[in-house]
Amino acid sequence: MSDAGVPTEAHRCGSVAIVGRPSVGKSTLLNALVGQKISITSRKPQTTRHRIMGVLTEPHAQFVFVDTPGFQTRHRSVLNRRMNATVRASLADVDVIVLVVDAARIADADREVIALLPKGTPVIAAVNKTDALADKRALLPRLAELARLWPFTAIVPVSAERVRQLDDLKAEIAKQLPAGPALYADDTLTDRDERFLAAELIREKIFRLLGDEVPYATTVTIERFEEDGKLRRIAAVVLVERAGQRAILVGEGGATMKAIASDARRDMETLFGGKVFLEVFVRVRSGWSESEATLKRLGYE
Ligand SMILES: Nc1nc2c(ncn2[C@@H]2O[C@H](COP(=O)(O)OP(=O)(O)OP(=O)(O)O)[C@@H](O)[C@H]2O)c(=O)[nH]1
Ligand SMILES: [Mg+2]
Repeated sequence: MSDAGVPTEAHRCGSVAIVGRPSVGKSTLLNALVGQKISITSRKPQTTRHRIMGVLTEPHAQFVFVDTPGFQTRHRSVLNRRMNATVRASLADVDVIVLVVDAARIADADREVIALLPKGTPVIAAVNKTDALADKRALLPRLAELARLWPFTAIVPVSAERVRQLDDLKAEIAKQLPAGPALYADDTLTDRDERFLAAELIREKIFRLLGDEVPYATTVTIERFEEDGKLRRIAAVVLVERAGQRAILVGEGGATMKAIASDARRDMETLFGGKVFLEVFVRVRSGWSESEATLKRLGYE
C-alpha cells in the first residue's frame, strides 16, 4: 500500500477456484499450493464435499484459492446435487479458474466440467499427475486436445503430489489476478475453523481405510471441542445410514475405529500444533444424505 492507501501497482490479490471432475487431484493441488494440508484427499472419487478456502500470501500477490467438490455425473443423491451446486456457485464469482485434469486422459466428465465454465473469466488448465505418465511423449497430444476444447489462458503440466511446476502455475495465475491489496492477514491459511478441519480429517481416514460403500454413507460431526491450554478435547460422531455400516466402521473389537481415530488424531496434532484427546462415536441415522434439513444442520452449503 502507498501512503494514501491506494494499492501499489505491483501487488495483486484475487480468488481462484480449483475445479474438475472427481479424483484429478484438486485438493492435493490446493494443499501443495498453500504448503499445508487443509483439504482432505484420497484415491476415492468425491472425497471433497465442501468448498474450502486456502490462502497463499507472497510478497507481490495474495492468492485466495477455493477447493471444490469434484463435479459428478453419478450417485444422484440430494448430497450430490448440493455438491454440484457448490461447484457451479464457486465458478460464478472468482477472478481466475484453474481447471484440473489428469494427464493420463481427457474424459467425458472433463468435458462436462468444461461446459460449465463461464465466458469472460480467465481459465488456466493444470494438467496434473505428469509424474505418473509412463511415456512423457503422451503429454503433447493431451495439451493440443485441451487447447481445442476451450480458449485456456494457459495450459500448465504439473505434479501436485511431487510439487512440480507449481511455480509456473502460480506465475500464470498471478498474471490474471486483479491489482489490489491483500484481503487477508498474511498468516491466514483458511476460512475453516478447527472443528471443521477435525471432522474432515476423520472423514479422510474413513475414505482411506474403508471400502467402496461405507465412506459414501458417512458424515462426521463434532459434538464437543474444548481447548485446555495446548490440549484439545474433541468428541466426534460419525453418522452412517445403516446398522451394517456401523458394524464395518467399528470393526472387530473396535479395531477399525481405533485405526481411524488414531490416524486422525495424529494429523490433528500436526495441524493444530498441540496434543489432541479424541473420542469417536458411531450412530445410525438413515437418510441423512437425502434430507435437506439434516444436510443443512450438518453444515453442507
Ligand atoms: N501420481 C500422482 N497422484 C496424484 C497427484 N495429485 C493427486 N494425486 C492422487 O490422486 C488421488 C486423488 O487426489 P485428490 O486431491 O483427493 O483429488 P480431488 O480432485 O480433490 O478429488 P475429489 O475431492 O474426490 O473430487 C489421491 O490418491 C492423490 O494422492 C499427482 O500429481 N501425481
Ligand atoms: Mg478433493
